[in-house]
Amino acid sequence: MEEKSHHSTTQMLNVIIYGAPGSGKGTQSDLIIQKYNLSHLSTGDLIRKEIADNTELGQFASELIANGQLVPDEIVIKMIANKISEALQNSNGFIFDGFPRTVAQAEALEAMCEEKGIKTDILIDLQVNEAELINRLLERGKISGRSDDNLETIQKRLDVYVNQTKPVTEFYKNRNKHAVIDGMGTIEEIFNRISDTLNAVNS
Ligand code: B4P
Repeated sequence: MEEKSHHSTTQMLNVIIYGAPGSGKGTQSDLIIQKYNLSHLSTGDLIRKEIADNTELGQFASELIANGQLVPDEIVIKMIANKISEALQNSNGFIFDGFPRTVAQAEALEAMCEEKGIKTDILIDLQVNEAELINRLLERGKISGRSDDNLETIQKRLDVYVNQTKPVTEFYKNRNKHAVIDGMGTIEEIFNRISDTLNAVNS
């Protein structure tokens, strides 16, 4: 499904990296970007920048993030729409990190891509058990200074993930673009698994 022919999609690689909070999305994104020369679009990073810059949006988002809630779809979708065109310039494609996080965001992303004559190739679903997720985020919390890396907020984020974000996998399964990756192990082991999958998509 979703075959688009009106752009040179063969050279492009557009990846969604998906998983629970702490599953390694940001960590693996950094490695994927270097290897495949992709532009990184992390909604978490974009929102944290708005908070650091103390913009109106940042002020609005900061309480939501500290409570483990999602930022409303229309705000996040607008942020990404602004970035897609500029990111298209100097790369071989995108990595969407932490986006889409709801089915509404997935629908919006697919509509944006269609409008630009590009397509998403694959959703990498990093699977990590809950004890390990909590452990990683608590570890990060010791140094990150992030308002959401504490036990109470982590538990809320995991609930939000199950209730609001999980349905995104069905959306991509139905389009035959869903790849499960075992997200347990060393960063390098996991990256090798992801590379194998992306090489198969890209060949
Ligand atoms: P994100 O910034 O996406 O944060 P995250 O889910 O915690 O993942 P992150 O990528 O940072 O962490 P990683 O797993 O790499 O979102 C933060 C908040 O922003 C959300 O809760 C929400 O409020 C808002 N938001 C973002 N996008 C949104 C959207 N689309 N819609 C609405 N709201 C949105 O790494 C975690 C830790 O594990 C790190 O310390 C890392 O070093 C460690 N780690 C990674 N891999 C490891 C491994 N193999 N072994 C051991 N440790 C590992």
